[in-house]
Amino acid sequence: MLSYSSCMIPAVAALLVTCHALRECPGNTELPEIPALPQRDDLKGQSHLSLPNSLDTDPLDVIADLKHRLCRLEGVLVLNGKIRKAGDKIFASNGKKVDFASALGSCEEAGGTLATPMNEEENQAVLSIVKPYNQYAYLGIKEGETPGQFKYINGMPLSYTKWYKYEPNGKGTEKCVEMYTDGTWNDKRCNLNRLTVCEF
Ligand code: MMA
Ligand code: CA
Repeated sequence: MLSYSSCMIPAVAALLVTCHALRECPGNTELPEIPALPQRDDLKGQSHLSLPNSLDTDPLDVIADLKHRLCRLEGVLVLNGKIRKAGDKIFASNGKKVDFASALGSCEEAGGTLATPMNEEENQAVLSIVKPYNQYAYLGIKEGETPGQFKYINGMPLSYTKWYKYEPNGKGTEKCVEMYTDGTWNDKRCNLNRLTVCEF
């Protein structure tokens, strides 16, 4: 069952500031124009104009309403298999198989990064995307200067690993990491085509 109480309120304040928020999301260049709502300043002395309901109420009510609406949207996306949730993370794939740099680029363009499972729950969530595609996926992990020393893309050391037996074994020749279709990890060259799975 979906836990709606676990839904977050990301950047709700930003949503309240302007009605252009949707189009201003990075990568949302194809969203249609949203007609400008009247701003508070526009309404001075105009009794025939009323504020939209969503701006006419207690800010806490507005936040609660936005939270409810976001949770419903997330529920639809989970129901339709478009996203997986684990803790505060959302995982999703575009179904495309590309090299590591391209996969990372697509994720960043969409406002996320490559899937980087940091615990068993997150690894299971990524696996639940890898499984139906039946394709290995690159993870947001790379080998550092020291062979055998793998790090998150942001340079931090790994706090969780799920290496397949005898991995990593590339000793500096396999600087990326792929997830197998059983959820275990293998160090692998970065120039192969692997499923793009992002986290947000
Ligand atoms: C391949 C390649 C390696 C992996 C081994 C496991 C032969 O190399 O995928 O990354 O470690 O298989 O046998
Ligand atoms: Ca390997």
